[in-house]
Amino acid sequence: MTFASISEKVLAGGRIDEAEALFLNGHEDLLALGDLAQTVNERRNGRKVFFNVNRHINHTNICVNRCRFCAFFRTAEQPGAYLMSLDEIRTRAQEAVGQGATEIHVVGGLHPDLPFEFYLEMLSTIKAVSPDLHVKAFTAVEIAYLADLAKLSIPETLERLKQAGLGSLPGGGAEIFAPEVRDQLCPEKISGAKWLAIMEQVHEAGLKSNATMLYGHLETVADRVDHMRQLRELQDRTGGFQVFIPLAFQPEHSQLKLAGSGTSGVDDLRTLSVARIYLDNFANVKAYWVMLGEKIAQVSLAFGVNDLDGTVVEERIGHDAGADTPQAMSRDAIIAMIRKAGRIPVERDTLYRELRVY
Ligand code: V47
Repeated sequence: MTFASISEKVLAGGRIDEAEALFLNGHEDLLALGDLAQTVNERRNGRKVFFNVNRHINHTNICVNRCRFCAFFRTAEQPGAYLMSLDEIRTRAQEAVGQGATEIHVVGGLHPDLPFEFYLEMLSTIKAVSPDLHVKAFTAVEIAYLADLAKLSIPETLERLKQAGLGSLPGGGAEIFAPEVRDQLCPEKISGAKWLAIMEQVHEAGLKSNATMLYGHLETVADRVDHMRQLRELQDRTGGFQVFIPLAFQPEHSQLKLAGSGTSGVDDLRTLSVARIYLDNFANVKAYWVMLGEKIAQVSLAFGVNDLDGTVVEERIGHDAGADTPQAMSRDAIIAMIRKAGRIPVERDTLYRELRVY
């Protein structure tokens, strides 16, 4: 196996296998790898780069899970624990509409005491602000928790949430599927197999979702490839994933702050490039600037990435773990960032429909 043989296969439209993805991960010539990823991307997406105008709402940080990578969660008694009221959530949604947002991204802790109705009301409260707002809410982990809470099946739970205004699902909670690593990272969280099974039901219910991978902690490169393999297989069956988002681990203030943990810029670019080449059935690869930093996110636009999340406005999960990026980016700043990378900025909605080419 050589880089040239893999490159030839990819350029002929072939699908690489896990051994080839591992080889690419170890390939020293980062620029050649990035060039291949960019060619694959440009064949699919041209020189357009998507972004969206959105606002994150993390309604609570109180969580019954104790994930070791997470610096966001609190127990109800701990200082800094919070739960937003529906009024606070409404105000944030109103501000977002005032700033031209098309999407509200809602994720939070697994709160021990809230009734299922709270989640339904949260969705309907946001939709009441503007019926055009797309509510992308609840990871597969939260869906499993809500189904238990409501004593409903997953499809019934999704149906109730859809009726209340759920538009699609974000990709969080995937972490790393490999059980030996997942058991160390987040022993209380649903398994990788369950995450995938819920996403399959999400797609069967006619909802789109995103997919993430948390990297730069205890996992090996083989674990990353194995994670992407399982996503690619599910995507072959359902086609329901819109985008793949690798999440660079932020080590500060988490129990997992190990010597040498966290990612390097080269690792970030390599991970995004390999994802673009291996995940041939994903239309979009997103750079999440909150975790990557704005400069690596911008450079990644030459390494196969075609999507940037978003204006964000108020992010807690990465920033509690030491991310030193700003809380928000303006629409103009994102447009400038894409233009200065020599690409064409395209504002999209949550379902990847083009709203405006800049
Ligand atoms: O599931 C938690 C991750 C995720 C840390 O779907 C951490 O469009 C890095 O999934 N360092 C939530 N990551 C965020 C998320 C997301 C973000 C942006 C867009 C979308 C989308 C999804 O954040 C969690 C977990 O994997 N996370 N702690 C940390 N210390």
